[in-house]
Amino acid sequence: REITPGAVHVPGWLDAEAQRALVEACRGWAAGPVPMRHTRLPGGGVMSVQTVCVGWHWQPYRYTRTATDVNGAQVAHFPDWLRELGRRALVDAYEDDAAGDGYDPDTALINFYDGAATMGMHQDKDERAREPVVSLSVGDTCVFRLGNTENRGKPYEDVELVSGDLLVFGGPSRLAFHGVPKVYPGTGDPATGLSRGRLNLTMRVTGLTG
Ligand code: MD3
Ligand code: FE
Repeated sequence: REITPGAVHVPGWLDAEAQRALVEACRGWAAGPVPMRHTRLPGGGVMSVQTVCVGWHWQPYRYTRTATDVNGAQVAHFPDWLRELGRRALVDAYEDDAAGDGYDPDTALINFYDGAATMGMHQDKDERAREPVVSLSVGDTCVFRLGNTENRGKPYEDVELVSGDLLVFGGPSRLAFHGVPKVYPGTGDPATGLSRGRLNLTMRVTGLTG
């Protein structure tokens, strides 16, 4: 279960019902107030993944309350049930009843991978806090690549992420490079409510106020 120190993979953590509920919630957020979109990068590129945010809006490379790069609207608020889900994720991943105490995620990024979408190797360092990241996957199976903290290259480890899987990244793994080099189209179960593609929700603590 532990991939590297602090990085824990819990296969099948979300049951079928919880996966359906998560898809439903994400469908709601994808519709607005800030619609899901391909994020534009400052260099002129566009991410192949589509993203919608909750709590704080992520744009390269900062968090804002309003989506100044999309439609200027304020993002949806971060719901209590999602924070509770995050706390339970930490308890189960670290097998420690106290691991979720005080965990107060204030943003969630929902990524949708359709067709050939991938995510290049990167670090998540736009948060000012270093609390763990909780990642939940639904839909198509993918290859998730967890690298080192120094550079995008080797050494890294590839892990297959399947619908319902939980990943927690804390401690030394929090600043590791990571990415999604491949998604296997058509491997998800439409009973989740997702007829195609892969959905990933990460919750984080921004360490921001206001
Ligand atoms: C390891 N998302 O949104 S989730 C991202 O599947 C992102 O959509 C990927 O990377 C996805 O930034 C991977 C797993 C993940 C998330 C955050 C991490 C792994 C992480 C932060 C630090 C180390
Ligand atoms: Fe990331």
